[in-house]
Amino acid sequence: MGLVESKEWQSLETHYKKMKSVHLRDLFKDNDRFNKYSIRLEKLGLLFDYSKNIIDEETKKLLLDLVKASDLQTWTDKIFSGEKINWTEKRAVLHSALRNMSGKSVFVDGKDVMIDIKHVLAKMEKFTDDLRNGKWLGATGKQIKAVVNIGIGGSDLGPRMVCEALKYYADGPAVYFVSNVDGADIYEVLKKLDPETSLFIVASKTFTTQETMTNANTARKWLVEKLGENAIKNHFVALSTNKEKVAEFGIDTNNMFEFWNFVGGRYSLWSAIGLPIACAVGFDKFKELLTGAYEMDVHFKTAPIEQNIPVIMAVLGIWYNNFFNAQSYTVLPYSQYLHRFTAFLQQSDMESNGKTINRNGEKVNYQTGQVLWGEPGTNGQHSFYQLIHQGTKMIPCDFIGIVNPPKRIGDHHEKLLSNFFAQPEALAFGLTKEQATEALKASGASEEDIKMLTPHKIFEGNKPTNSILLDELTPKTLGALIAMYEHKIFVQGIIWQVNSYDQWGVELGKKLANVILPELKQEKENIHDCSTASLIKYYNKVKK
Ligand code: G6Q
Repeated sequence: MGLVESKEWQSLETHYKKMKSVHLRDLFKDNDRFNKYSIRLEKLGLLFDYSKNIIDEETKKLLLDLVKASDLQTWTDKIFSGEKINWTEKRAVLHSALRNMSGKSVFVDGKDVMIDIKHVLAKMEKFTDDLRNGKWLGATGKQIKAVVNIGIGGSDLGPRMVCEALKYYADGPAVYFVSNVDGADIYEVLKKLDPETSLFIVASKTFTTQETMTNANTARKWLVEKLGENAIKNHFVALSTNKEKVAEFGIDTNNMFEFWNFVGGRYSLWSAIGLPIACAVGFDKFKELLTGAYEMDVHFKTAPIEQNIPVIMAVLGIWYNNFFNAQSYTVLPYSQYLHRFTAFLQQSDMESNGKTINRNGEKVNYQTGQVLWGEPGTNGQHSFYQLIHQGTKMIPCDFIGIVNPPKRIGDHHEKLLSNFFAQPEALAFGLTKEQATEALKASGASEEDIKMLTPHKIFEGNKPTNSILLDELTPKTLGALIAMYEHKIFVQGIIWQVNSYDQWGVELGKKLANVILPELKQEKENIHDCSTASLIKYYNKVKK
């Protein structure tokens, strides 16, 4: 039986008909609502308030029935124990092993992967200590002051986001990121650098990605022109699963930090791909990041589903995506340090669950992956929040706030957080016609203006939000926050019955451009539709 035909889904459909006309104002007549619909993780200093959602006890029960019917527990056991749940690539999905602090072994094909993981972690520790302490020197004997990570997608977004989020703790070399094949990206970074004090990290799981290899070759050429071929060993390291290609590129494989096919690109920041993080903040803090994620893994694996944050987040997402037909959702961090967090999550979420084919190889007849977007508050408030408050679409939001910021400057933080608290309140409760009229009267508006303005000043409210509060933004709480979303994505993939861990759409992109490239170099002509053909022709005519 298909998902939509299941009795759990059907019960939710019926229940939705009732809930679609319920308002949060009514639900909040229950004064105990916050206590009923919030979860505090003491150990991590994390509070998750989901009371401002259009749900009641019955909704929660029915959503959790859906979880039970999905056999989540079995799938959770499978993912953590290294079963090959990425069936289209025949791979295990073991980013959890990278942060496994339990001391227990994890086996893939009869081999304990923890042995290799620990080995690479030790190598990363030695390298970052040496680099930061000035033991690892450039070819001319100078200390490394700048590290450039060259990678894209999963080999860029995670470490880049974390380096930004932990900037307050950064006390190592400056870390730059180059990802775009647009030459402007590497050009703008290289012009700031001194080759004698710069180190390049070429981060690529496959070591064949066009963008990364193009940027890496440009960096290599730049360095060799200034310091000669022999300098490569002091100025280039690689993060990869592909030893042969690393050697072919000219990087000494002793300077390669390995990871494995059981680590998906978008889940790889916990692996050697996290090396730039360790360079920036030190290995101990990188380890704390892993510890935070591990503690979230423990919460996810052991908490009952009623008290399990990733599970609750996942089903709320499904409630709006599949029953309210919400077209997207936002993640709105009220922290400048988290300004890349949503961009990072866009990949994790949309690349994982943007799928149409279910486990039986059939096309699904329901909506999968959520469209995710957002910007840090309060910048977003002066931009797209208008549409969330008064537009025609329902856009559920996750608000993320920090109670104690790494650094307090005057009353900035109180101002920031007053917005963090005010927005979900306004979104939930809105402004009624009576309240809008009263406010206009109080402002001294004329009768005529009151009549004209009132409809525009009404806020319907009933816009669902989650509020996530971290007591502090530390490597540990950040690790937990990221892992929390990773597990949310996993649970949704299980309920939707899709493979969250392949990415054939990305693979297609990698191939397509290679067909057109020779045509831009005018080496070859292919047959295209008239639009593509004319665009290529135009480019070749106008290019200087
Ligand atoms: C992530 C994707 C994708 C990948 C990049 C870079 O899950 O697979 O974003 O990370 O395409 O790939 P390489 O690391 O192989 O260069």
